[in-house]
Amino acid sequence: MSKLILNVIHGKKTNRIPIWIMRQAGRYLPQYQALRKKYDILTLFLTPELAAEVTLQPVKILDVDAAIIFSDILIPCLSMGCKLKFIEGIGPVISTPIRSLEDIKSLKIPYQSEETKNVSEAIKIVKKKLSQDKALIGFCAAPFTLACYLVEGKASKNFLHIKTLIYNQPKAFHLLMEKISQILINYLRIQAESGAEILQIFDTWGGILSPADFTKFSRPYLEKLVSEFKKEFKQPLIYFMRGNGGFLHFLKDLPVEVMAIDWTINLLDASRCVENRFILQGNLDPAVLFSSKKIIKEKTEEILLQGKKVKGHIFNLGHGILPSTPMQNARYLVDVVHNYILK
Ligand code: 1CP
Repeated sequence: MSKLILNVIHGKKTNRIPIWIMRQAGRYLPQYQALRKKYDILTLFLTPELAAEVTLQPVKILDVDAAIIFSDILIPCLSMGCKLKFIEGIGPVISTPIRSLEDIKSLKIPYQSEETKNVSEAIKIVKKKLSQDKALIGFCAAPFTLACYLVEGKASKNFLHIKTLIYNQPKAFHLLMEKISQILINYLRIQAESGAEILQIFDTWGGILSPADFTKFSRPYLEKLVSEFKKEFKQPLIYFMRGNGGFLHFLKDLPVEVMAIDWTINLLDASRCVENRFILQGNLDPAVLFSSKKIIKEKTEEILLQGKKVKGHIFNLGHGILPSTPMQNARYLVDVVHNYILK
């Protein structure tokens, strides 16, 4: 049986548009909350059977067209030897942030670690259980986004530590990016080898740099990650940068198949900016899922209509689904997309 998402990516004609939802496995699902009462988050990420179960929850509950492996972009930090905790109400925290040349030199880059091995085991379990028409998505952070967490230690407002590292110790910063790129290449490799059929690169913090700094300090490593992956694997890549509207024309040469966009630019303008080179993924504002069915339908169909005029379209939100989203609204969104007939 063929997979709708892969058909769209490969330019085949389909009778409807596929949908999956960024951060679909997680906090807004009661079934997930029930598991979280029993296990802490790292146990869920790192126990293959549990991670597989959480991965499959939104596929069963929402009937989305793809599963995304339940893990976190920060798992490779554990392979590098960092102390990572997930703290309720704060998010991921690295208790000893990486800020000096010595810290950077001490980072390990194993091909595989106990932690990433668990992710690959979870992928293998999901692959056995996932229905034939749904695709399995693996993922990693973009090198710069991972660098932000390693250097800042947690989510940041002004990103002063990483920016001062760039400006004051550029050699140390480049060494850090080299090492991160290598660990991420290894991480994508093991996911692809274990059965992930599409890989998404999350560049949540890619847009905090000026375009000139992005070009100099971030894009070379992103390109390296993509091109190294492409040398070995045929699986398509999706690139997501939060707030990428103003960056799209700098991204149009990136050799990925799918460009994810957020809601700050519409699909038609995005397509023009990238000269229609990519399948587009996106871009409903996650906040719309807190409105009425009428508004959800209207806003979703506006996007679907634009999607008909671009090279290809995978429906998604413009960023992750918010934790307090009513589940029935997420389910309704999937129904609206599934019922929209392409002519
Ligand atoms: O309390 C809980 O249950 C933990 C919440 C949680 C979850 C469900 C975290 C902590 N991570 C995850 C899973 C996760 N993270 C997935 C699972 C698969 C899916 O999409 O369903 C994915 C893809 C991620 C990716 C991720 N983690 C990103 C990139 C996507 C994005 O939203 O921009 C980022 C930035 C993270 C870091 C992270 N992990 C967790 C939190 C709360 C955060 C954000 C912290 C911050 O604000 O910087």
